Amino acid sequence: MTTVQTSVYEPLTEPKAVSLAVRLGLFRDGAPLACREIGDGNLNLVFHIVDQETKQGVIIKQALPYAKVVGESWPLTLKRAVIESNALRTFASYVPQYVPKVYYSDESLAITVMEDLSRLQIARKGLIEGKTYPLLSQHIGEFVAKTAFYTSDFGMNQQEKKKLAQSFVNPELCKITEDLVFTDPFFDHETNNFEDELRPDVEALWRDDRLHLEAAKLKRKFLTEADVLLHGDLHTGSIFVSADETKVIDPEFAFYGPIGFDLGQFFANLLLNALSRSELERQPLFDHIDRTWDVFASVFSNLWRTESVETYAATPGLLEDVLRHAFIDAVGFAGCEVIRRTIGLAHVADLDGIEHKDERLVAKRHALRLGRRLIIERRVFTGTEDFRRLFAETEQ
Ligand code: SR1
Ligand code: MG
Repeated sequence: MTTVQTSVYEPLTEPKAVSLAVRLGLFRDGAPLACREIGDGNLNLVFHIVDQETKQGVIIKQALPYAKVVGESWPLTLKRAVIESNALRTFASYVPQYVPKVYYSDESLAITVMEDLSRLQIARKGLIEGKTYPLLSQHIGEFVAKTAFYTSDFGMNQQEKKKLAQSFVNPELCKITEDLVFTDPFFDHETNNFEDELRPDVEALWRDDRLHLEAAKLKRKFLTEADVLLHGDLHTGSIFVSADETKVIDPEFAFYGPIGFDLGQFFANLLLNALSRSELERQPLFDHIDRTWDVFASVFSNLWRTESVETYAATPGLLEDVLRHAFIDAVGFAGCEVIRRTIGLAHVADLDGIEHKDERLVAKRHALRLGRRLIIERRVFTGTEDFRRLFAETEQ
């Protein structure tokens, strides 16, 4: 994996990003270049540079040495840029159609130069606008199935897998998830952020021993199960999409973890969008959950049966056991994500963007009930239709 080290780190500005693009020979000589910093995530700078004549562009993404969402008081490793570019390259070796092309990366500058995806839209934004994207779930199901299978002990040489896992040890970014997804929202922690009106509902979660036990089991899985290479932050803000194309971006949280985690995050963010919609408009979100799981299970099973490198793969019942646990875990992880996006540090526009406060509070209370029961009742789930059932049961 080619990541070079050149200059000393400094945060880029728009003019400096243009100079860098020219120095790297990314554009023809004398091209009239326009540049805008368009990063709207929690952590990084993102520069979009376009040749004004040919309209061709590139993205230069740069990690900052702190979490942008909080400020310089929260230092954060620049190594995440190397993790991100290596993850994109690894994913591209299995599913090039679902990730942006990486043109160049530089460890010292903490940058990844990649394909301009401005022809597509961030899935969260489009879903909030009411778009449905018919192929989104088919593509994400295939993305997760192939990246999970081929990076697992069943899809690659088991010695090579250990080396790959080593190269994706990502302690600082995993700690963000361990804290913000699995811990802080379940306790009275200073990072939490919610409307005063929700305090009684939130305090009930903080006193809920049953919930604590199940959240602790899920956190333990996240901490200990080095099963497959995960994207690690597969929410709908990490996906560019159109009617016929899907690209997964931002794998700076990539690490070896439990197979159900990426699916759970994706399911949760579809549910968060459903929570912001009227009953009549929710169906496409549940359909996406069904299809993601169906495609995942079918592609993963097919690869398992035809390409597995592990002697035990043909043992009757093993594949079914792997799929069952992936599903149950995904339901539980989805519950943690729904709760943390409602009362934790990093919210989502799907819920926060509900204009009328009363409606917003109704949706958020629903989210808390839904998240809690996803975590506690995950083992009762027999299929994705149970998401619809639980969503309806937690409405009031
Ligand atoms: C401090 S980072 C907050 C969140 O933003 C990222 O996208 C991850 O979801 C993380 O938990
Ligand atoms: Mg991100």
